[in-house]
Amino acid sequence: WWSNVEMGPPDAILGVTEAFKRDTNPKKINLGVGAYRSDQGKPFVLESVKKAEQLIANENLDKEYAPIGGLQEFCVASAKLAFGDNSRVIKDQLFATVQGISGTGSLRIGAAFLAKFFPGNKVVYLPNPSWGNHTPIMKHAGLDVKSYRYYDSKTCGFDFNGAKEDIEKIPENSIILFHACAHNPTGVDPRPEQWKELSSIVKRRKLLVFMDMAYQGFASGNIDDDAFAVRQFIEDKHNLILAQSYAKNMGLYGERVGAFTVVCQDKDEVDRVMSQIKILIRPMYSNPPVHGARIAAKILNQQDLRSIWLKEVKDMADRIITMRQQLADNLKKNGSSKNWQHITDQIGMFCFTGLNPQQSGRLIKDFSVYLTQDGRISMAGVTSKNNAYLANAIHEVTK
Ligand code: PLP
Ligand code: TYF
Repeated sequence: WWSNVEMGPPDAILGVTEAFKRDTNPKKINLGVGAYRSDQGKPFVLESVKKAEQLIANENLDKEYAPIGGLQEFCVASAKLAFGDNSRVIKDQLFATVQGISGTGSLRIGAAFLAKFFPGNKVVYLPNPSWGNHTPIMKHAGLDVKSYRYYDSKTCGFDFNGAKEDIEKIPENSIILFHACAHNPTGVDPRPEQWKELSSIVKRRKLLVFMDMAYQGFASGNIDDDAFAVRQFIEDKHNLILAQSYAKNMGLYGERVGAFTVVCQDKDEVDRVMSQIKILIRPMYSNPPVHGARIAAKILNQQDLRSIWLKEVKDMADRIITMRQQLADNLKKNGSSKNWQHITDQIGMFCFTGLNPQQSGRLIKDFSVYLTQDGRISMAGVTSKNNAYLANAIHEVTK
């Protein structure tokens, strides 16, 4: 049956981990996939998560199916986390929120919803560059994908003018996707005043906004500050759609906890939209897994756990910021005369180093430092111990 099936390429990001595993160099470092590591380089399970799991275990809950839209208490808490307790979206109950299979699954539900119901152009404009999975997710659902300028390789920063020019030209009634914070892969976000301007251009162009929030808390260490863009767009009366992930900010990667929300104009619209999202989910996976969502709901809804969690998010973000500073310092100590300011200017989990594919290839081959071809390194995999080795390797390949 399958003799015609050709070998496919490995995932550009997850494939890096496979290559890393095969490497026998004891000094090897995996900076490919964006997954947080402790300063000892170990996967990190949050204390708030362990405590929540204990509480859940003690409750002796059953393993019945969740509703199609997932756990209600999780969905409400997730919407509140994004929009803020005092948002009109929360007060007037204007959110149609379902639990999704982490960020990816939530984006995929969104894409399916747009493909079936969006009345405008079924084209999603992505920032250039964007997370590698965005294009296949949208195309898989039958949407077209185009892009707008985002990253300026000359400054290793945000190309505000380029973005504005391109967004001005997007045909009315199209879809535009933004990374709500901690842009992947560049680590470059618009500043608050720039978000305000983007919001007003997008409004003028009558675009539907799709916000992808996979790193709430990871950019600044503060979940409210990182929700700035989402809340600004809401204030500017965009009825946006939103995908959330708890992979990074709760370290629940493999539990696959996320949410998809459509902000609606009234309660009747919420009910109609909700009914159709459920119809889309049913043939895809019927209903989502419960364990991860129970953990997230416990943390979000129980004040003592929430406080512990907020501190842990800040600690993770702070450790990454410290690693950025150390890396920039170490490069200087090694005698690099290049400008590395973008290492500390960029935010969130990733640093877009500016290394070209050849230099990235040398990092892997000569130093066993694993990263993606585009020169992105996951700062979350850098530790006090491997920082100097990494700086030396980067210096050697950029001399
Ligand atoms: N969106 C962006 C921008 C991401 O970087 C990621 C990866 O973490 C996701 C969505 C979805 O990840 P997950 O499906 O693991 O929640
Ligand atoms: O960009 C990353 O590293 C994360 C994790 O297919 C990820 O977003 C990478 C690739 C992928 C799924 C998740």
